[in-house]
Amino acid sequence: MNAEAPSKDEMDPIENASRDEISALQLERLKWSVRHAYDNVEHYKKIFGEAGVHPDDLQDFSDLVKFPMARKRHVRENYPFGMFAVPREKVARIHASSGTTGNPTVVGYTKKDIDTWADLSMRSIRAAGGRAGDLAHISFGYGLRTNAFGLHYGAERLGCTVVPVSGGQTERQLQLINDFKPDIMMVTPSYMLSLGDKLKQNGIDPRKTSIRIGIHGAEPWSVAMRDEIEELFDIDALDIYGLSEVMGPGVACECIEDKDGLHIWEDHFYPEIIDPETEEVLPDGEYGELVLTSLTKEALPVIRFRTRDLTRLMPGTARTMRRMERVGARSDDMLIIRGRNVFPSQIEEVILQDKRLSPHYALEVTKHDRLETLTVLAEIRPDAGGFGETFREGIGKDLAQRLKTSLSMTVNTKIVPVGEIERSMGRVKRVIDLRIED
Ligand code: DLL
Repeated sequence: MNAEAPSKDEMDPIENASRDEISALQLERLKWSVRHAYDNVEHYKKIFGEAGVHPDDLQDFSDLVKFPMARKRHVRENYPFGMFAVPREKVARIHASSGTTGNPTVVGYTKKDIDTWADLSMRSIRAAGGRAGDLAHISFGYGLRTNAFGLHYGAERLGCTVVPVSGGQTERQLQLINDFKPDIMMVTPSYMLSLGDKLKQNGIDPRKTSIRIGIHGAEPWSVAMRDEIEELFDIDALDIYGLSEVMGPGVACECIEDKDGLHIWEDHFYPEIIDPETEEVLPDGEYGELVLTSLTKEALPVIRFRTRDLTRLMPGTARTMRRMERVGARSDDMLIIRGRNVFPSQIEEVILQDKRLSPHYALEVTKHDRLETLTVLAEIRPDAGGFGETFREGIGKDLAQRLKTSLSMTVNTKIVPVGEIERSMGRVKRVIDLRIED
């Protein structure tokens, strides 16, 4: 471990409050949030009415199941400001998704919401081992999307020196890593790998840079990928989670003490896990889809928001707030190949068991004569001990065998030379779906 854990005195007292105290606060805030949404957002008034429920029906946590769930499409359908619970004039900031299909998803924050976001980002960075005086290089994107902003304010609030680099322009990123000597890198895990590769290409050993801590998120990454990044840079790499509709980065974060699951900041969010098919609420420990209710948000309250992210809830460790397991996949990332469900992260784990293979890979799905085929394209490492076609074919056969055992299905593999898989510049796109209906 490179980074130090904060002392109990440095934490917010609520991070280690008793479960009773946390629950009491949550219930009080839950009642407020449900009423706030009902009183001020037409959409919630309508769907609560259709479901025959009223905020007065919420007396305990068990009553929450009576309330209908909110979805991303509801935010879209009420474009641009229809889900806001405060007049537009009270909204201090607006962010939006890129909206490649249909309307963008617009989210808003009052001044108080931004303050909460900064507080929770600060808490996350501190939990990850960051401290006052650290230099934080932020390569998440600045712009309409929420990625960099909360973390920026959180790092400033913690007392860090913030360098708002944003994504892309890899050469410049390298120069700033070299010259400014960051302690903390905040960037997607896939772009962190690309930066590591580029440093090596430029003759710089990533293990010799000043970086101590990587705070990564915005896309699924496996434990094997975490180990890969930690080894490549000789750092602690921690997972941070969030989504725009619920706030942005900093809804939950791993802590440096155990790096095993992300503490959900339960004083501001109430988590549930549901069966994505039946919407039935599952007990802690069982896998399902994460559903989040905001407890304090003013501008855009979300009540039982379906995240599509698959995880499970676990008890607290170095903090009393419950943890969620790292999100291995979104339910809509699932590939269905010949009727079988496959998640890219399962394949990632298998690829990275072979030290001759790099963490750069892509998944290609094709369909010919009604037969669906998954081809795993993986890239050889420069130090794999060979590079010829026969050598690569041997590794490919081996990978296909291990994938067959792990996924219980036959997949094709193709091992490509170094540098052939397109590098991530932010959020990585792993699946190339070439299925043509025939
Ligand atoms: O990605 C916010 C964020 C920025 C989180 C920077 C962490 C770091 P959206 O663009 O709204 O917001 O995308 C949210 O990204 O529902 C997950 O599917 C995925 N996601 C976010 N963090 C993680 C993570 C930001 N740590 C969607 N692991 C979420 C896996 C993640 N998936």
